[in-house]
Order: sequence, then structure tokens, then C-alpha cells
Amino acid sequence: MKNTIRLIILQVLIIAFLVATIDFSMISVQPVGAVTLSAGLASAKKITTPINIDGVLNEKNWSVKTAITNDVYSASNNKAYFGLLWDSKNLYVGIKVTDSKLISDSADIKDDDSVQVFFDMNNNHFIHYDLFDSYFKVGYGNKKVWEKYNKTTGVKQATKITSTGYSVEIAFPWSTLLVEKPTEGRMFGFDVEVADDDNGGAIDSQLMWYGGADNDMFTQNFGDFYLNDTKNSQKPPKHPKMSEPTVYHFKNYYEYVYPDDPTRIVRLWIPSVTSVVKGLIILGNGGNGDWRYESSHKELQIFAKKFGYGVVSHAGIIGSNTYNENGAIILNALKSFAKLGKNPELVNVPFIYSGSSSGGASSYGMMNLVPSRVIGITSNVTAGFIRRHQLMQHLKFLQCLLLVN
Ligand SMILES: [Ca+2]
Ligand SMILES: [Ca+2]
Ligand SMILES: [Ca+2]
Ligand SMILES: [Ca+2]
Repeated sequence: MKNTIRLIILQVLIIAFLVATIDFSMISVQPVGAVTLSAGLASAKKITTPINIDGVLNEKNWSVKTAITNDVYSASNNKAYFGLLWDSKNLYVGIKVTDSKLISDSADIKDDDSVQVFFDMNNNHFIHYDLFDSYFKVGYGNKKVWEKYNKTTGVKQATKITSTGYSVEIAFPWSTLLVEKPTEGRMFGFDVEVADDDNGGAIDSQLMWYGGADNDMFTQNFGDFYLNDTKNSQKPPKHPKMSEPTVYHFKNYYEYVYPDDPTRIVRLWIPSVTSVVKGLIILGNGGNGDWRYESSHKELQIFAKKFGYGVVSHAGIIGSNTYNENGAIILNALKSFAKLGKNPELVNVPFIYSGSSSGGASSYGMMNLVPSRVIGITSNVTAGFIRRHQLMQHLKFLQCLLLVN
């Protein structure tokens, strides 16, 4: 019996010792209303009175207290905090920066005192930026908003010098972030970064809220935020299970990720889901690069729309393998888009394929893979495909117009 009591006392002492040695300051949690959030999760309070985007964070709803503390470049001597608000029109991001010297002298906003805001609005924390992801830069003293893919429609921002540094106020329209129905409880991928320049030229350091220095390339390390109520009192929803979707559709865009290799992605823009797509202009990527945003060029879209055509652009399609392997990825992408039911004709539409280098080789490969569907190519083939693989299938189809430069 005595031994049992001794054992219990010993266990109590060990537990007391362990508790006493835990450094609670190292556990990063964020109190929000009556709820405490875990690290990497933020809450956006709902508001009913508008925010004046003037850089002054004095509206009563602002609570700009979530610390941005992770050095991801070199040790920063800045301190920074952010807060989030939302209404039916916009998501609002407020940022306070303590900075002893404010600089705005460089061509790249990020080489000056500036903030970067990252969004993953389909919250899949996918390796690559997809259709629903964006990366914004807002510089101290710089009137322009920069976004990785020029998705800046309606974004309003203002910065203001304060007694200790500067503050930033940004309104992001939900429509620009491709969120159709912002509702309480929805969760999105998100991160925020503060760059510091104290001596001109390139930046000296940068602080990140949750992810890493590679947030500009990859979204998987972002944190998250969710839409809370007007009292900011709702608990966070359960985080949705991470899975990599393979097919998306949003308004005029489709996107397909090849499940066996997510670096190969096919994007399709169409004039309207309510009309039948008559054909596709396909833009082959150069090298194995990411050319998905080529289908967003307004001039090309205007041209394609005249003929009822869509525009395809892709990433990671290696031209010399198009006949043997990669062409099937593009055809499977179109089949997957057709299955969604809005444009079933995509399984049969003809193509005009265009591209240089690897893209040119893709044109030639596709012309031979599905000669009955390729009605023309404009091709600068320098990727070696034709020399290694003389294919004549396309010659059986006289409708094909070959324009070689
Ligand atoms: Ca304000
Ligand atoms: Ca600079
Ligand atoms: Ca995403
Ligand atoms: Ca500075």
C-alpha cells in the first residue's frame, strides 16, 4: 500500500515538473471572440457597416492582432499583425507594420516595404496555383496592386504612415477571388507576408504568418481562415479533408489536373457555357512550363469568341511525348470537362493547335494522334519531334492546314 502511495506521489511530481517546464509562450494560438484558434487558422468577422479603404484601421470592427512572426528570408526587425473582416461584397485584410525606415524605390513591390497576401479559395492546398488561387503584392506608398496573374479587378488598397511604421487596408471582391457564395463557416487557404527594406535596393528580410518562402510558387503550406459571424463567436468548422481534385469548372473556365503527375494541367476557356463550343484553339506550352494563363488573353478570347471557339492552354506537356503520352492527357481532360455536363460536345470538337518549340512539337504530335480532329496547326517545331518520329497519319486528312514558320 505504502509503495502504491509513493508511486502516485512520484507520478504527480513528474507531471507537475513536466507542466512547469512547458513554455506556453511557444504555443501559438489566436483568441477570437470566445473561441481560441489553433496556429495557422484565422477568423474573419462579419460586418454590416462598410470599411473605408483609406489605410487607417480605425473602424470599430477592426481587430488587427494576429502576429506575423516567421522569418522566412533573414531575421526581420519589423513587427507585423493582421486582421480579417468580410461582408457580402468583399473580404477585407488589415495589416499593421512596425518599421523604423520606410522605403519605396524598387521596380518589384516586394523589394520594398510591402505586404503579400496569398489565397487558396478552393482550399485544396494543392502543389501548384490553380484557377482559384492568387498572390497579391501591395507596397507602402505604391498605388498599384500586383497579382501573379493580373487578377486585380475591383481590388482596392490604401497604405498609411503611422507613428511606428505603416498600415495597410485592402478590399478583395469575392467575385475576383472566384467565391460565388461567401457564407458563415466557409474556410479558405490564406497567408500573409511582410517584406522589409531599410536601405534601398532589394529587400532585407520578410516575415510570413504561416507558410514558407515558396508560397509564391506552391499553395500547400498556406494557413487557413474561415468566415465567422458578426460577433466572431462561431467555432471553426472542421477542416475539409485534403484531396487533390482533378477537374474544376468555374464560369468560363475548366481545369484538369493529371492525377498521376499534378504538374501536368490543362485549362480551357470557353465563350459561354450556354452556347455550344464549335472548336478549340490549343496553345502548346514551351519547354515543360506553365502556360495556363495564356488562355486568359483578352484579344485571343475576342478572336475565338467570333467563331464560337474555346481556348486551351496547359502546363507540363512535353512536346516530344505528345503523340505517345501527353496528347492522351489533353484528350482525357476534354472528356472530363464534357462529363460535367455543361459542354458535352467537348469530346468531339476540332482543334487548331499552335505553339513554338515544345508547343510546336505538341502540334505535330497531336496532328498525328487525332488527325481527324486537328484542322490546322501553326507550328515552330524545334524540339526534335519530327526528326525522330516521321509520322504521316495526318496526310490522310486533307482538311489540315499546316502553317510552319
Ligand atoms: Ca479605414
Ligand atoms: Ca527597395
Ligand atoms: Ca487551390
Ligand atoms: Ca523598412
